[in-house]
Amino acid sequence: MATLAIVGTQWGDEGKGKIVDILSEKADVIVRFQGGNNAGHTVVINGTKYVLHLLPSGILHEGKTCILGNGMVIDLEALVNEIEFIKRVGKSVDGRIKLSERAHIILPYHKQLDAASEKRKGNGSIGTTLKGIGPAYRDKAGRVGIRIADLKNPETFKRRLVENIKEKSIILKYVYGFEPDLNADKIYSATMRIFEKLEPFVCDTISYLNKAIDEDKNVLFEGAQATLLDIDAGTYPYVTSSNSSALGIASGSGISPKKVKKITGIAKAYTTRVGGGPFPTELCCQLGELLRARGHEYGATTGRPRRCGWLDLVAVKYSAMVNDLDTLVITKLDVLDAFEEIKVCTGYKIDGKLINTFPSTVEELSRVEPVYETLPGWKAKTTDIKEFDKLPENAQKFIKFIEEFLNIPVSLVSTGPQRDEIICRK
Ligand code: 2SA
Ligand code: MG
Repeated sequence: MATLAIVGTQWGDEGKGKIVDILSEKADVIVRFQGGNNAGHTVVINGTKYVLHLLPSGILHEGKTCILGNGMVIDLEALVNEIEFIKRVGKSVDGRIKLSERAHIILPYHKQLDAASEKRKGNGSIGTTLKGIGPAYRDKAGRVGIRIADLKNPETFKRRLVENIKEKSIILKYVYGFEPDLNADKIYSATMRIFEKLEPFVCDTISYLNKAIDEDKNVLFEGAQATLLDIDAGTYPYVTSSNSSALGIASGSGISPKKVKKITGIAKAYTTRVGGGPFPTELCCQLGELLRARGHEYGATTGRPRRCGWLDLVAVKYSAMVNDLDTLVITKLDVLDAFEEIKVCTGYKIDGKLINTFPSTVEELSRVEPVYETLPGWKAKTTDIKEFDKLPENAQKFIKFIEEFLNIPVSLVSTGPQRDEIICRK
């Protein structure tokens, strides 16, 4: 394996958690490099469902080291709760979790600002998870963020916290018309109390990871959200506030881009999106509802119903280019088992003319008219099938169609939520 990255190619929820869990078996170290507890990575083991938000999905494998990289934004309380949850399900965490001292922390004012900003946007809201992600990254870029390492120096932390609270209170009150609920003393002591529980995990993850790679350890990078939600490459401004494609691996984990040897993209057999923003292949009819019901398409963090639509290969092709994918994994094939016919978007038209690039503005993306190829469905259960050749012929054709369109081999096909519901292709 050496170094392998897993990234989403759509708008998230492609099933990265399950694939990372499977691939973690061969990994020594699993790394989250961006985002925070906006992520919801679902893993099902022996019928039990685990939803992870901050810890890499590799945490469910005993003996593996899990890094929360410098590019993440950490809600300390959420992390403590997740660690407690992992202990409760009988897994040990000692020495296995490495929390970057350079990661930024999410504070109460970030969540209040997230809510205030979304409320003010009204119908044009981003549809964030309200976890304070955007405001925390805004502070990081604005050089007023507070990092894990700052908590080791209580006086510095207190001073910066007080300064920030002063500024944020003014913004909340006078820009957004929100009554701020921010008491510096209370926030300070609550944060320090929680930090005490996390201190044993704090580490210089940049040095740790570079050393692990130099020693030829197998390292798996786990992307959260996805390429179309990437702050640079995605459908801005309807994106998250980090580089959630492979673009973020180097900066978010503190390694050179030369060190990532293989990148695998995950694509669902159809498309979903949670939150606002254009979605060319969205199905607002019964077919969309059928996809949602069969795919259990509800936010793993917020419980929001996800918008559903046909597979958009124009979008996935763009993601394949951005990430320079080596292989692709197709997930949730079984969700399509019930469909008479399946549409796949292979082109975008604007004003009746085919365009050959993925639009860089949402104004343009919301105007595109998808061009579809209609493929016959297979109307048969695929869940227990373990070999590609045993799949119904039309299901094989569907996968081959994707491979040919993208010119990327499909290495795994997932046919259900369980670990063993997977077809491995050589
Ligand atoms: P944020 O909270 O600032 O990152 O929101 C900005 C946009 O990014 C989207 N986003 C996501 N999209 C899909 N899945 C995500 N994780 C959860 C899940 C989401 C949930 O696994 O289901 O439970 O609702 C995720 N996190 C962020 C978000 O919808 C905004 O469009
Ligand atoms: Mg998810």
